Amino acid sequence: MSHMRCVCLLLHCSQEGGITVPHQSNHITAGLYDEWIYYQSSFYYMSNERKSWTESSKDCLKRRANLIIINNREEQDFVKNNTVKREFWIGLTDIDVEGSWKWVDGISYHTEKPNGGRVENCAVTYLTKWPDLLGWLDVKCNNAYQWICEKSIWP
Ligand SMILES: [Ca+2]
Ligand SMILES: [Ca+2]
Repeated sequence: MSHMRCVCLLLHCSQEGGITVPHQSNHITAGLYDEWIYYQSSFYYMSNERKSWTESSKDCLKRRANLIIINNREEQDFVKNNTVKREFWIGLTDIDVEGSWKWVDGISYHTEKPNGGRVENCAVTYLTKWPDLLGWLDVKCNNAYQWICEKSIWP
């Protein structure tokens, strides 16, 4: 079963949901497109496997990407629509300094909400055990979840 989906605003998509490689970003090899979704200047990869946050982060680096950095409301809506009621790691952690949440690019994210203390230092999109909690949640980094990688089309 293919989980390919295609959300295209700027680029042309084929009928089958595959992504037509645009000339502008032909520096990315076409093979990567199999499981990548394009949306607003980024490609996103959603894993089927489950791994720890650190292993997920490494997997993204291997794909020459990073764990997703959610920059705005549109991107958050995109994530929400594509991860309906499933847990996915995002690139947000306070693993270095407790309470100091940072995206994987080093940009700080200010929040009062997470309350997991030193035990819970990595963020997921959703938790099936608390389906009523909205927004990102801090959980143990060693838990195994699916993850989302993001690769910008800009160098
Ligand atoms: Ca982003
Ligand atoms: Ca923490």
